Amino acid sequence: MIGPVYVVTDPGAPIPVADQAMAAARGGAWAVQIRDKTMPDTDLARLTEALMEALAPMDVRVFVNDRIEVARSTGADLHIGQGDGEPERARARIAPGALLGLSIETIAQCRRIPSGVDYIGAGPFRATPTKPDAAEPIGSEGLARIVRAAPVPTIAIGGLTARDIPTLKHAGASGMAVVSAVTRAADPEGATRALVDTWRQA
Ligand code: TZP
Ligand code: MG
Repeated sequence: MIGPVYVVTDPGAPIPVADQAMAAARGGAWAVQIRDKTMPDTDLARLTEALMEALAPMDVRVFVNDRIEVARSTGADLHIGQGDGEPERARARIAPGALLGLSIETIAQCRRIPSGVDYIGAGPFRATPTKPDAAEPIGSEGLARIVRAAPVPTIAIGGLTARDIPTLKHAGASGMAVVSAVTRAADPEGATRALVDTWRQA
């Protein structure tokens, strides 16, 4: 189910979000997350449905960031953060087969991961301009501690590039999530493929 490379879209990146998602899918990402803090629910739902239809033949999962009602109405997977309400409530709202991800920033949060969460996104691994208000970076030791404490697979996030892959694997991460390494690459599809290949070979 969980593969090595998960791409989070960015409406501020140079190419449209739908193109970011398609490139990530063609490059071998197992999942794409639509992360847009300002798009109205109706527009986000339309975009999500279009991407679900386009990516389903490639077996690529489509996650919505934060918006429980959009995930519910579209049947998409959902990723929530610590400020987005109780995971149990989100799980009860989304489709039975939908995946649920939860952001984790500290070991303490790791001890409160309810069943129904399918993976955690742990980070930021390092500080990143993509999320200037992110919590303190966890680094490789923080990541390894979270992996050990978490009851579900851990996906690392935050400032990651292909160079980090050996460290992430050594820490026990099940995969990596990236924004800028793909969405701001000159060749987003090739950048995704390089991450997937590097992960498999590391
Ligand atoms: N959550 C923690 S760091 C981050 C998110 C959404 C942004 C990661 O972006 P990038 O460009 O891969 O550093
Ligand atoms: Mg959130």
